[in-house]
Amino acid sequence: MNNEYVDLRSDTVTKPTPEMREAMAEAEVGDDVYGDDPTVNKLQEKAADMLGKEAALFVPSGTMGNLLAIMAHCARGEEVICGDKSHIYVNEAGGMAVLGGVYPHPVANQKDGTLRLEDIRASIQPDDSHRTITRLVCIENTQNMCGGVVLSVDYTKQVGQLAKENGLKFHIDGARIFNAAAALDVDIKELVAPADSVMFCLSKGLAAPIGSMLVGTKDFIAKAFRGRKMLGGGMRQVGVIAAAGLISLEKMTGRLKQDHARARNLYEGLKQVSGLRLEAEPSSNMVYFTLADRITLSENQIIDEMKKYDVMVDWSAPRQFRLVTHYWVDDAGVEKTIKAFAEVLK
Ligand code: TLP
Repeated sequence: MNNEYVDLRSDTVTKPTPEMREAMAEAEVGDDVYGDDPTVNKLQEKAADMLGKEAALFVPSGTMGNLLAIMAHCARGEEVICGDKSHIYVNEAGGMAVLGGVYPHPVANQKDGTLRLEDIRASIQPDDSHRTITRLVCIENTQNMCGGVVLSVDYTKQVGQLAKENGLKFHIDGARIFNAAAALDVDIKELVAPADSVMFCLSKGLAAPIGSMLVGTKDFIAKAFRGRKMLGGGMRQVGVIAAAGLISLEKMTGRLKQDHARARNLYEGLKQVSGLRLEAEPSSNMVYFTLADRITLSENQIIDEMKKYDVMVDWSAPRQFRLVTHYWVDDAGVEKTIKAFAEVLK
């Protein structure tokens, strides 16, 4: 691997593979706002087909994909039930409220990443003119801030059933849904079948430089298409980027188990390092841990010290770190990281 650093800050740091760069250089393009870009059209068809939905839309980022989904499902003044540790609630700058006029109704994420069904049920607003109107329930799979945990097919079905019974729409923030499907060893179609819409990212573990996909019914995607224009996300000759996304879907989805195995190796190695308290064994590509009380170095000092060993890490909360494995982290990188932590914290 030709990277100078072992970069574990996120899987968002993945650079395009040489094969992607070649495909990008050769991509056929057209004006995608006219629907004329053949490479984008191919990517959208492939994404819809792989996830078993009617249609798909290529969008610049996961954040925009989630926002478009919320705005397509909900009118202003309506409400979304979502996790209190979900990306859409914590990490999207309040976009649903600021830009969509949509009200988030947070429900506690359990340690296993789920929202308890009884909590979702209890959060649905009664038909009362004092209240907002509950329109959408959203889950995240894998659930980033709960350790990258994977939510099961069965749980997803139960949320889908609950949503249906109560006339709600159901969206999955599946930024890393291919990681979830790989960890569960299931066809992704089965995992997302209960959802009305899914957003997933090409730019994380799937290593494309830019881009996410939104999938759902034709009508839903037509609304999202209009919303994307409104938000300034119409991207013209964007086949040059979609070409990388096609390789993500064709080649990168099949290798994610390697990243999960490396995350487990990293976890096992770091467990032996004095000064670190490891959290639950990783079920996908994220390793979370906290610093033991005896460690007096600050988070930023640790980051700087690790850089001296050519390892880049980031903290996720006070005294907590998150390391993410991906295509550009190999076995040697895992070993190097474990050794560097042992040196820095000794
Ligand atoms: N997550 C990033 C940071 O924003 C925290 C990361 O490093 O993990 N949904 C989920 C579950 C995400 O983790 C992210 C990005 C997004 C949506 C947003 O995707 P982008 O960055 O493409 O807008």
